[in-house]
Amino acid sequence: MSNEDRRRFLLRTLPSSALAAGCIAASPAVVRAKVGPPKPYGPTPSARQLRWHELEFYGFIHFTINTFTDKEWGYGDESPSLFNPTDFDADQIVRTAAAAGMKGLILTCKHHDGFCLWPSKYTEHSVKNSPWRSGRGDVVKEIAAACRKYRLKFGIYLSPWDRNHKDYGRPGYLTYFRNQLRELLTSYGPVFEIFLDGANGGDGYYGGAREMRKIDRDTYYDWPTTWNLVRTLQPDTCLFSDAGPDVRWVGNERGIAGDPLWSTLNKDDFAPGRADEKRLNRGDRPGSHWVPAECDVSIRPGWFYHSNEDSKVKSAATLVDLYYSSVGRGGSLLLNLAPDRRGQIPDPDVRSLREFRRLLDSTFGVDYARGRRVSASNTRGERRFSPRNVIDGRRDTYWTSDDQIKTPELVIDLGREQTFNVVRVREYLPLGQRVEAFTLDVWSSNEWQQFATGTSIGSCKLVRGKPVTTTRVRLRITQSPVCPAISEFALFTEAK
Ligand code: FUL
Ligand code: CA
Repeated sequence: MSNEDRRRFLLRTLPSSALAAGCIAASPAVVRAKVGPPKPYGPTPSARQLRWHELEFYGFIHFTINTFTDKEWGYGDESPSLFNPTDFDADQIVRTAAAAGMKGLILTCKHHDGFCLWPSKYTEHSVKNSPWRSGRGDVVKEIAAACRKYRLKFGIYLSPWDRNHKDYGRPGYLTYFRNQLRELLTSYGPVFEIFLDGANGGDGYYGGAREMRKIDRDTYYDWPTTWNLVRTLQPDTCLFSDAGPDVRWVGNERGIAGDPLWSTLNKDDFAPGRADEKRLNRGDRPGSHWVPAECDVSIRPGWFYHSNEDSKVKSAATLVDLYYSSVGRGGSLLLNLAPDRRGQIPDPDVRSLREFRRLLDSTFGVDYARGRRVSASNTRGERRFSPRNVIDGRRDTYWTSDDQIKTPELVIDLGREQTFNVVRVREYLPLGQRVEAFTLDVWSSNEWQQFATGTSIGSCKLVRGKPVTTTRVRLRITQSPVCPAISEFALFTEAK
């Protein structure tokens, strides 16, 4: 709509009080000041989900009795005396995570075998009966404290499946599980995420019964009651499971999100432990709720430490690829670290993480679009929706167009020749996930040439192509059900 059209439109629709107040004395500028933000499209993130989106990259710590029995899943009959790290060092673990750029750490406070890394008052199957620190140790407390020191958020993994507990599979176990959650949520400070694993029910020790216990994944846990408990104790905690409600599993343990990736999901089709992996991998569009994807993957083949995997630690280049296939598609990267029998992150893993961080920092350290000239084929009335908002380094400002303009374009004039091969685009999430397809072009030999095309954008889209040298870059939104709202556009050169 032209300014003149808009002015006529407003003249027709404004209440007469506005006329009386002189609002329509109407230079176009005055009329334009009346245009508010676009309406949100579809489900939008909650405040706690928006905070979670900012983290993007955080870690997992798998550490328990399995570390000492060389297993991935304990049966539940292991003696607590097996847990005996020779030189547990929470500072080394968290320092390593912080140096890798992780913004948080989720600790396996209790894995499927039921052994508790904190001295829970509801069971004897914990660190309090281990020789480590003469039974006075508390791994949860030390990791949480180190997270505070290094300014990482702290999260908990509490396995719903408990192969040690005698009541597992019966109603009594739910009381136990909730008591443990209450302990963890009231004694260790703020918890940014609770990871509720879908691996559920099967054979186990179960207090000596040594039998098979199957549960109904839809009904046994009565999740709404547990989720309400978490909301009451810590309203800012994000709940992760196959079904959300705040964050969903991405459908594989390889750290690879689908493309396109939608942060929306018909979450009521799923339950923790009952997942359609293909659908979780991409999300649903349209989808009933905002439930973004978390991509979990281990830096080693297993989740727990095994000395025979010391030579199989993922390389820095592989970790960078995983960053692009998770964070770069709008999900988060939850990278697992496995402390060894000392209780520290082993050297090969530390080396890989350090190099991974160096690569990311040198890639994303300089944004060639920052502060350059930007123009748009259409801009929604007010200055606050200016295309300059995409190069201001802020996620809370955005460029958007008039409602009826669904496929606008944006041109960044770099002012001189610049080589780049990575583009980062972000949508303004409070207005929902809007864009369905886009194209990037570069100015070359006096014409626009296509650099890449893509589908979803969401929280963060990283496009990685061959290096190109150009003076101008164009973003074309080619498919969107509503006008787009873009909060960032940035250009980088990938470090080697
Ligand atoms: C799975 C578990 O069975 C693995 O042991 C690990 O904890 C992984 C993160 O989730 O479902
Ligand atoms: Ca911005």
